[in-house]
Amino acid sequence: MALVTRGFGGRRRDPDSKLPPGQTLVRDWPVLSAGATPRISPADWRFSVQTETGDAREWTWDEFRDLGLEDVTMDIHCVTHWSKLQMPWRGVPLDLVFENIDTTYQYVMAHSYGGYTTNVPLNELLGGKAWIAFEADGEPLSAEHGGPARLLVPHLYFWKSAKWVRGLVMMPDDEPGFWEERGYHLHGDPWREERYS
Ligand SMILES: Nc1nc2c(c(=O)[nH]1)N[C@H]1C(S)=C(S)[C@@H](COP(=O)(O)O)O[C@H]1N2
Ligand SMILES: [Mo]
Repeated sequence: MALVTRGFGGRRRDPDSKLPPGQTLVRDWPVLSAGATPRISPADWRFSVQTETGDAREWTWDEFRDLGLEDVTMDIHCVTHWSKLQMPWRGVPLDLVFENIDTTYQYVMAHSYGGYTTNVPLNELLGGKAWIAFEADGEPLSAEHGGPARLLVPHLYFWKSAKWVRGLVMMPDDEPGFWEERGYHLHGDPWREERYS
C-alpha cells in the first residue's frame, strides 16, 4: 500500500499563487500533444532511471507508487499563454526517486512512451519541485493528459511536464529535448518568460 502524504502545498490554497507575465487563466484544461496519444496500461507501465554506468534502475507500477505518493496543489503555465492555478495533483516526488539513484551527472532527459523528450537540470527536479504524477483534480490522469503517469515540473513551462513518461536518462551536459530542439528555451522559467531560445 502506498502512503499518501501532504506536500508543502497539499490541498491548501497557496497565497502566493499568481499569474506569470503574458499568461491568461483558463477554466477548462486544454490538451496539447505533438503526436498520437499512447495507451499504456498500469500493468505494462515501467519507469526507469539510467545513470552514467549505463545501468538503469527500473520500477513496476506498484513498486514505483510504493516509493510514496504525495498530494500537492500546483499552478501550471503553458508557453502558449494559458495557465491554471491551484490544481490538485497526486504523485511521487522525484526526491524519493533519487534517494535510490547514485549519479554525479547534473542534467536529465525525460523520455516518454511515443518518443517525446524534454531536458531539465537535476536540481530543478529535487527539493519538492517535481513529481511523477498519477492523478489531477482527484481523478487518475486521462490518456490525453498523459496518463497513466506524467512528469510534473510546475515551476517551469508545462512542455517540461512530459506526458506518458517512461524514464529519465542522466546526462553530463544540458541537451535539448523535443521542443527545445525546435526553438523553445532550454530552461523555460515562466516568471522570466523563457519561452524561446
Ligand atoms: N509526451 C508528451 N508530453 C508533453 C507534450 C507532448 O506533446 N508529448 N506536450 C507538452 C506541452 S507543450 C504541454 S503545454 C503539456 C500539455 O499537457 P496537457 O495536454 O495535459 O494540457 O504537455 C507537455 N508534455
Ligand atoms: Mo505547451
